[in-house]
Amino acid sequence: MARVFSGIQPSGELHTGNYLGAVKNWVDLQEKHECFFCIVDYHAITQDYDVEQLSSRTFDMAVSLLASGLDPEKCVLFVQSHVLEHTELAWVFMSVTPLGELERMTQFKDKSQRQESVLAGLLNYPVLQAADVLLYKAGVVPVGEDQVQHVELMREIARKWNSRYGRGFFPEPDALVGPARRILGLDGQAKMSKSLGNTIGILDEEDGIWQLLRPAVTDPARVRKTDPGDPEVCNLYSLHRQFSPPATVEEVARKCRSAGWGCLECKRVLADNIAAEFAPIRARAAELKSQPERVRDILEAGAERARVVARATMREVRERMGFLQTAAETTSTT
Ligand code: AQP
Repeated sequence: MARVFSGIQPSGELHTGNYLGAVKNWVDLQEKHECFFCIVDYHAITQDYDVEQLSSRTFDMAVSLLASGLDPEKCVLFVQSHVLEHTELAWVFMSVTPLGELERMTQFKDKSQRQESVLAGLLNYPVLQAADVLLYKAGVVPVGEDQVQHVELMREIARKWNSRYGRGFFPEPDALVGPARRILGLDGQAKMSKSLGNTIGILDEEDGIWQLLRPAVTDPARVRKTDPGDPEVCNLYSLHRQFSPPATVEEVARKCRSAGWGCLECKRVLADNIAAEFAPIRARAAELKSQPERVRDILEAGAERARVVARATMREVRERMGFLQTAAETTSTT
C-alpha cells in the first residue's frame, strides 16, 4: 500500500472520538505500512486558542498518541511546526486552489457560523491539510468521516498542481475511513468533539467516565425503566459495540429491548468496559509524562526523518515551478 499520512490537532489528550475514529487505525496501520503521523499545531491556531497552553497541549497529545500504541520504531511521529515545508507547500497550493471550493467545505460552514469574526486561516485550513499529506506524497489518509470532504479537495489540489507543473508528481490520496467513522458525543446528537464539550477523554479516571456516562442521552422513547428500548437508536449501544465483548453487546441489545436492564445498569457495564480499555493507556501515559525528555527526543527524531522527505519534495516543487535555485542548491546539483 502507498505511504500513509494523518494528522491530529494538539487538543491536549485524545478523546474517544478521535481515538476510535482515527488513532486506533493508525496503531494497526503502522504494523504494515510506512506511516507519518503529525500533531498539526498550525491547524490549531485557525481558531481562538490559548497561547499559554499550546505547547503543553502539543506535548500531551504526543503522550496520548504514544500511550495509545504509536511506536516511534514503526512510524514517524512529529509536530507540524517543526517541519517548515508544511506551510511553504500550503502557500504554493493556495495558488491552485479555487476559493469557491474552500467556501463550500462543510466544516468551514459549520465552524464559521459559530464565530463572530471568521479568520482566513479557517477557510484555508484544507489547503494546509493538502500540503501536510502531499509533502510526503502519501496515498492513504486514515480519517474519520468528517474529514473525507477535505481529502477529496486534496485530490483536486493535487490534480490541479500536477496538470500545470508536473504530471503524476503528486498522488491523489484516498481517505481510509474505519468502522468507527463518526462517534457521537454524549449528547447523542453531534459528533464527539472537544469544542462541543461532549467528549470522554482517554485519560479520564474510572469514576470520571462514570460521571460523564450517567447523564448521557439514550433512546428518548425510554422514559421509565420498564419501557422497552431500541438499541439501534441509542448512542450508548453504539459505544458498547466499540468497547464491549460481543456477548455483552448481544446481552445489552436483548435486555434493552425487553426492559430487562434500565439505562443506568447498561451505562454501568459500559463505563467499566471503557475504563478497562483505557486503563493500560492511562498507565503508559503516566510513565511517559514522567519522562518529558524521552517524549521530546521522539518528536525531534520524527521531525528529522520527516524533514528529509519534505525537503526533497519542496526542492522539486520549486524547481518545477520555475523558482531561482539558491546558491547551495545550484552547487549540490552540479
Ligand atoms: N467524533 C469523531 N468520530 C470519528 N472520528 C473523529 N475524529 C475526530 N472526532 C471524531 C477524527 O480524529 C482525527 C483527528 O481529528 P482532529 O484533530 O481534526 O480532531 P477534531 O475533529 O478537530 O477534534 P475535535 O475535538 O472534534 O475538535 P474540534 O472541537 O475543533 O472540532 C480526524 O481523522 C477526525 O476525522
